[in-house]
Amino acid sequence: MAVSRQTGSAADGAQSASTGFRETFGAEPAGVWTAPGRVNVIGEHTDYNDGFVLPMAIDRACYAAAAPRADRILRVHAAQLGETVEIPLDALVGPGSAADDRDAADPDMSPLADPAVTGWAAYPVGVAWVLQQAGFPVSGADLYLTSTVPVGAGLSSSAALECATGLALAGVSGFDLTTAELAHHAQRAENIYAGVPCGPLDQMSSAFGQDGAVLFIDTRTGEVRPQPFDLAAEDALLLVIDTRVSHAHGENGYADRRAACERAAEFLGVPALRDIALADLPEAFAKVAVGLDEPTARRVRHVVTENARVQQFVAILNHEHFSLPPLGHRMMQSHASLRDDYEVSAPELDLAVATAVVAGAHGARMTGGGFGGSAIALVDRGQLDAVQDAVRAAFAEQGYAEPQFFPAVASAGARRIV
Ligand code: GAF
Repeated sequence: MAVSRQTGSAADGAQSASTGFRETFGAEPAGVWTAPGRVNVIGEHTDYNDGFVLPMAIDRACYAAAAPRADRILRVHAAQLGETVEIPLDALVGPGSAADDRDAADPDMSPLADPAVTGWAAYPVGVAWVLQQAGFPVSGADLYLTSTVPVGAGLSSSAALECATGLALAGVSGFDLTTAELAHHAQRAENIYAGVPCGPLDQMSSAFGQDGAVLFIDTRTGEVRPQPFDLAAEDALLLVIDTRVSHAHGENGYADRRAACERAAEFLGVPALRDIALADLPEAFAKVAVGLDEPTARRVRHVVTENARVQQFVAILNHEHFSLPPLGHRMMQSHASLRDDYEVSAPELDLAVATAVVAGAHGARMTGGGFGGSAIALVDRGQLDAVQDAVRAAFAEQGYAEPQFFPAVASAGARRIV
């Protein structure tokens, strides 16, 4: 969907979705469901390595107004694009039996579907496809989707869309989805139908989000431990700096990194890089550098050290002498590792991070997959203007597009709102 940069309350979103539904389909919606975007506070490119992540849902979200239909047609309208797709649910067939899919332990490993639609529509239609494949009784539906999550900004606009769609389809069809099922099937839709080999981070963040909390997630076990994250009490905030460089051009880079990690894990004889302890990193690095290649050894080093940083970050959050500088320090280490070892940053992200810190932020880092998108900065309220002004001026000096700023507010996850 086109970039939509306005924020707004859930009530505004519900109203805009309901009104849009009426105007588009000439009827009343049966309900409105919403699912948020996310920022990942720390723990990048660890999720497809069975590792740890620490995201939070934000107050930018996708809103889905929906009503059931008597026939087996799915109609989806994307407000920001002004486009509608229409597809018979019975045309959504694909590989694998329903039972196999529902039990699949590793969602990413299923064969790709042969999608009936591509582009933006592959995300909502993919959710309908994946739910049907898993044996859920999806009924015909009209869906009106509108979103305040900027697209291409690395803030999970697609996960928001998938999770809002999944809940809306369950709601109008009359079946329940647990939060874990919602995240699981939304990820499957993205992996298998849209063909994006992402891990579970984005969909779990959108599904499990909580007001005022970051989510410590063990992506191997699926355990989600919300951690209070009250920056207002520290008179601080997490500032999103959207570089306006779309991360979409990094798709091959993402798949390459993922493949390199899988190669390295296989070479080291472990199920996933999560299984390499920090203490064993020097030996693992040397082995991979000699037996595979040096860039792959650096990918391993990023994943192993990033997993350790997430755990350190959580320990600091829970420490009785909690303070912001050690958190900022871990963010800086994470960014350097993503830039130098994992090589997924971009000049605009590096400039945003360096400038924010020189202007007084406790720390900053790219967030999400990288290759563009957004950075986040941990900033005292008193430094906010200085940080924004400095980043804006630095971008202007380099001839980059003007960055967008907004505070990341830890928000509730996917839910019905009307
Ligand atoms: C993207 C992916 F979708 C996530 O699964 C995750 O790998 C992230 O990049 C990097 O941490 O957002």
